[in-house]
Amino acid sequence: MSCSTSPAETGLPADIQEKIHNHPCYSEGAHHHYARIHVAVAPACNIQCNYCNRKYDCSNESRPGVTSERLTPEESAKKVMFVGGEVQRMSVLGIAGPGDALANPERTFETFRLVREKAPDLKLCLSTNGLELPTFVDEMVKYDIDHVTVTINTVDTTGEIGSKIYPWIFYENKRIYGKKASQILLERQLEGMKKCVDNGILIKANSVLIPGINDHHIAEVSKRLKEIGVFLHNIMPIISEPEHGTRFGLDGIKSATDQEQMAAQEACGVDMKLMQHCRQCRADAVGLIGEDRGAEFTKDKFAEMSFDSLEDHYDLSARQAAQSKIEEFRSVLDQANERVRKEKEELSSTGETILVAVTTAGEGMINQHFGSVKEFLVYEAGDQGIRFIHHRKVEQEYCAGPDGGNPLDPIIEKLKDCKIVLTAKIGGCPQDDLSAAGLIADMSYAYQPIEASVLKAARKQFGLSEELEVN
Ligand code: CLF
Ligand code: SF4
Repeated sequence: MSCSTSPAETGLPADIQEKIHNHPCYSEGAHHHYARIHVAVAPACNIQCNYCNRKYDCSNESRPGVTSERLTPEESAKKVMFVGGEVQRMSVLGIAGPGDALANPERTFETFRLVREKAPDLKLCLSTNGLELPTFVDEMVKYDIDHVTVTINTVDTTGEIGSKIYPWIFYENKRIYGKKASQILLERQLEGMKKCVDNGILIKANSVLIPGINDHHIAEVSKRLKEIGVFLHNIMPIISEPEHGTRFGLDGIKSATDQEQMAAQEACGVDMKLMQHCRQCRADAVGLIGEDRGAEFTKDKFAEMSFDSLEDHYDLSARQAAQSKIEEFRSVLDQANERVRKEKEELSSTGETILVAVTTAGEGMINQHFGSVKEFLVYEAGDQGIRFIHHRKVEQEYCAGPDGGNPLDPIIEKLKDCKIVLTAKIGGCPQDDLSAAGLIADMSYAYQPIEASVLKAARKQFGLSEELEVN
């Protein structure tokens, strides 16, 4: 299969590769090429997390402080069909809030039912805190929902850690507080995940990394998830500001830094497969992961259209043809990047590695100008291979910087531990300023495949020939 997959993905059984190959969250290779749509159909929630302000979207999958346009199940299905016709690379429908998908079972499953019937090529995906997961696994099987995300922040059975994260849960018509609440939540999460695994549903677990609360405990969470058979673990740095109005924000708990996230990934990644390309999407996100085209697809565009005309607009066979082309392109890209991706211990023959930042607008290519970048992909590279680490967002792109102050300073601060920035184009002034800060901006790989270029640039930096010798 041509999947631009990581080494860990290529060794998977064929049925699992089939499930993940065009899912942008479950396959790192797929996220350069395939898009997802979220519909904000599930407003209620059945627990309280201290990093969440319920005026906004569920922080278990979203950046805090964003609010989505809520839809009915029928409007949601119409939106999916409309967007599916416009964005043929859209391969997944996810329900991720704005509350909890399974605290709103009628709305969630009615949406899935309609979409399964009218857009049969889409993968169906949902995200939940897990409290009601055991109740609905059979329903998920019925609608062929085979990707489920469960947010699990602790596996501490005493409830001690959990009670600092969850003040209460609402379960069996009662509000339950304190350690008991966390213990019930954990039991339900573990039971639900096991049931999913037994039914062939691929589980991704999200853990919100909260320094001072569960950072020392994340490796234990990862270990337990692996024992249960969870497919992928996503460690999401908490984003916490007083203005978000969350308990943690008001209590002065700070956002986790890129370096804290990297340290947690290092501690967990020994055995467990980690997701490192998550962008903490909105509950109504549309497009490639990292881009958000939600604002283009407002209700007025599709709500009055009939399902018949939407079926024509969706055009299943045109979508299939477009996705075949994507697979052809991925196959060419795979050949270019062949032998480049490695596990951490195989990156370098000397032990020396560097971090390389990349600007991309998608397609797995270095195809974005430095001035318009709002996030950088960061790779670790040695002389033998490369691996993806994570993305880093900047508040403002260089070209939209404020008059007066230097908009480059926050970007330099973000990239301070990187050595090279690979970009499609950069002006002389920012290039000089980056250089003064010890960062080499290199345009020589513009419009080339990212991964092969990262290795070439790193080898050049190590004073070696760009091409890796074939053994
Ligand atoms: Fe959406 Fe989540 Fe499904 Fe993906 S998002 S419900 S698994 S289709 Fe993906 Fe977005 Fe990260 Fe979620 S990048 S927040 S992991
Ligand atoms: Fe907020 Fe999501 Fe937690 Fe519910 S599960 S309180 S919506 S973060």
